[in-house]
Amino acid sequence: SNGITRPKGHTVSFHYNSGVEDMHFGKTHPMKPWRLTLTKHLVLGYGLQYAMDTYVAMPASKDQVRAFHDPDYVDFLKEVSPQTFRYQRFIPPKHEGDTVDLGPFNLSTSPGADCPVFDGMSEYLFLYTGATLAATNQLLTGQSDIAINWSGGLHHAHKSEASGFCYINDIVLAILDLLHLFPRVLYIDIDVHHGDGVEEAFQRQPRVMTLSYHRYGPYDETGHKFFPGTGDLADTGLKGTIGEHFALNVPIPSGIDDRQYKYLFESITARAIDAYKPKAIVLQCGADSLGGDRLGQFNINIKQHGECVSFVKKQGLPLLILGGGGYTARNVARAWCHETALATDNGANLPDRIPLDLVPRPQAFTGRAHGDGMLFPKFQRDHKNDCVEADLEYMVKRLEW
Ligand code: ZLM
Ligand code: CA
Ligand code: ZN
Repeated sequence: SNGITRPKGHTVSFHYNSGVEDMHFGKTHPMKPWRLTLTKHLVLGYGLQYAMDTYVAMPASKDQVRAFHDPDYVDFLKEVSPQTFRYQRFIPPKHEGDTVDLGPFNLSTSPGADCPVFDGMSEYLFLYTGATLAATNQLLTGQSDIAINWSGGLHHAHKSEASGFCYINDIVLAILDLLHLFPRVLYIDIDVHHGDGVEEAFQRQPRVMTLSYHRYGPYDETGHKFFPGTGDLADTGLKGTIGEHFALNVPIPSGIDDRQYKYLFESITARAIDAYKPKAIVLQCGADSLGGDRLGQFNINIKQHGECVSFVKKQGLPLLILGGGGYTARNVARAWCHETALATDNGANLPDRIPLDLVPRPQAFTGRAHGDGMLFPKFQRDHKNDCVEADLEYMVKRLEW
């Protein structure tokens, strides 16, 4: 057949509901749920469904979402539509120069909004959350050792506010569930943005350690910091609470390359695991840390992004793998398909040539600038590498307490 085999010694499950695919945040909005269609077709095109248990996820219930979110916010998300959305009060823009009018809960119907109210939004939100909770349940019941939901990983959402394309924080909900069984949960976030919503939710909590790798730096020419502007090296959890020292942040300048990222990721993650001894791990695999991403500023290739997943998997702990950002759709699909293969020990079984006859819109994977239908394309754009070796070394060394 296609050479795809089930992993020996562990079970992987894949949780998804294709109801998330047809959604549109707005015409030129960077978040494109269609990248999940591409991912699904690439996974199926390579035959990875034979290596894992696949489940169609049910939507989350309002009660499940209320475990973290404010009940009024949950009601609002469940009912709201572009037709019923009204600006209840005028909220002045958070950032100077922003022209969008914000409504309640940081939502908006203005075209430039990060968190627009769009058709089908409620269904979308409760479906991606349902898939994360189903994946979590597989780990809790011991039915899976690794559970995957590429439609989840929305790390910016707050208790009663949407932020940065994220409305329901499925990661926080998953970790709250895991805490019923596992005494310590490690959260690792390789999205190019800081995992602020998850860090904030557990900043007083020693039973969850959060570790985010992200682009961070001073104000740019436009007077903005790279979103969300938090996640300084000195930010290690809420001072004066028992949660202090249980958050770790690795702020990174633009243009970091594979070698530098591998050094940071492997030394710091290993040290965190060694010191914290987690009993389960949640890994947010935002693909906007890849080179050539529409919003990202790193130069990581798919192979190194995947090595982060392999490194975490090697720890042999129950593992929840989630998606997140990723704004150059064809690269998102490539990375997450490759990582599905790594989770199922089929990393070596995927030919570099993409089975174009089995994926829709094959042109999304072809064309010179896009890597000619290869799983591991050469990234065309790359960012100026502003990483100073001594600074990277300092970030690793500071953990030698
Ligand atoms: N303006 N349209 C990452 C979340 C990043 C805040 C500056 C909006 C955009 C972006 C929206 C269609 C994750 C900010 C930006 C312009 C305030 C961000 C709508 C382009 C568009 O073309 C766009 C008109 C839009 C938004 C760019 N927003 C780029 N970067 C960030 C949020 C989420 O990957 O971490 C997890 C899923 N927001 O920088 C502004 C300050 C809104
Ligand atoms: Ca991150
Ligand atoms: Zn991101």
